[in-house]
Amino acid sequence: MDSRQHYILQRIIELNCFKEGKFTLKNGSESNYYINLRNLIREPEVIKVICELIYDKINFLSWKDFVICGLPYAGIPYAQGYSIIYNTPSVFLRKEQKKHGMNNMIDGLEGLDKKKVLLIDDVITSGSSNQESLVHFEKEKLEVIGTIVIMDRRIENTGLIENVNSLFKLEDLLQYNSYRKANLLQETQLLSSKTEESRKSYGERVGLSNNKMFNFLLNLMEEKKSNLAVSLDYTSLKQIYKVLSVIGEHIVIVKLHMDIIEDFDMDLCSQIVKLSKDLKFVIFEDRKFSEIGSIFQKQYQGGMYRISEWANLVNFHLISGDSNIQLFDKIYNPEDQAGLLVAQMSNKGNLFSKDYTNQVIEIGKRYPSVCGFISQKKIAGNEFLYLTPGIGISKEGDNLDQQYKSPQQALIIDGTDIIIVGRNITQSKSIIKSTLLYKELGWNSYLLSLRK
Ligand code: BMP
Repeated sequence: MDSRQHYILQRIIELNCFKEGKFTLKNGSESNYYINLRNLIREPEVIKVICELIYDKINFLSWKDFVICGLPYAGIPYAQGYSIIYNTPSVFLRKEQKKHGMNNMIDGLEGLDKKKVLLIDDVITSGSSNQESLVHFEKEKLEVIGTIVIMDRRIENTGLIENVNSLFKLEDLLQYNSYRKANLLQETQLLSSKTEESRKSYGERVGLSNNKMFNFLLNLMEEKKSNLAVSLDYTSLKQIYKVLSVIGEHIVIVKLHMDIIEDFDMDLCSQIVKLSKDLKFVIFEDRKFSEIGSIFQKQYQGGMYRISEWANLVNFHLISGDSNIQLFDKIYNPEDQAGLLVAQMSNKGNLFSKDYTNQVIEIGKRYPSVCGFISQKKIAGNEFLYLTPGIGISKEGDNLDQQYKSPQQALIIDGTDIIIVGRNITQSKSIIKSTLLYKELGWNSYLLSLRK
């Protein structure tokens, strides 16, 4: 299920279009669920996303050359929305025959050169209204090529109605509903199993360190109500620019791996820097320096990437000791740059030990340029930031070594500050919707973790 589908199911529940209990349906049968999608049409964004899903379905079915018609009344807003967005002619089916003029049942037919019609409805329960409408199209010699419904809640498909395709089945909604309940339950359980004192808010921590980036990020998170860093691991910088122009306002950090870029261009890099200032986010180059000092300096300031000219944050593995961070401390610009130390990793089989992590923390305390750690949880005091990669709603890994944990786990239980989300956003069907989803999950989990 992609983030747009997730969003629609979420709105169906939030707008009270779905209820559990004992209900009698239109056809007289009893049901434990009540579905009435009428409230959805209040929200233009919901209509738009439903139209996008209808568009994908139509493309998948390779249906072409049709006029679109919403079944009265519930299907009409979606058919009209679709007609406008995708420049598709529409006709209008009446519920009752017109009593004057041409006595039409269908409007918009005059001069129409299309012979096929595609029907849109909101919910199909037995299919009777769909069946009843067919006669009107037959009369006008229009071939009904199929129907797309938002929700198919038929108990059984009697086969009476041909070519009905749905965006969702009742099972999808039930499954999503239990997932949502389980999530709420998990949050409550996580909260009750939380033993340490509640965390200090981002705002309350401002000033605990003299590191300017530390303070800047804390203020930025409060201002944007976001603790989301996005890892844009694309191989095209143009693509990165494009995506950042859309999601930049919702995130606090963009994390990059410039050495996987295939179309590197310093000018484009400068444009990304400009965008970061306009939309207020910080650029983090995940280079994980770990060299002898002299090579580190060349990697940071020279080569073709000239990282020091555009990256606000860079990070270090301390396996080679503290020489790199020592040097960084002398050459970084404290106004808008800082370092992060890798203290733990998310992937299976890494060699980080407790002892190593503790040594990283101790080194971090010695260098003013260090504003925080890449770690799987809060590992030291409030004067550092904790950034956690390996975040995903589903705990399934990536078939290689990556391991994911939920935003709730990272923020509520593990006490981290910033979640880093990569492919769960970049490989989703709608990057903006999944960015908003992780932003909301991250921020709500942070707010929950503040509770005493
Ligand atoms: P994804 O969410 O798509 O699995 O991406 C995770 C990103 O975070 C990658 O860019 C990876 O290099 C980085 N990362 C990680 O996954 N685990 C770590 O411990 C440290 C990382 O920098």
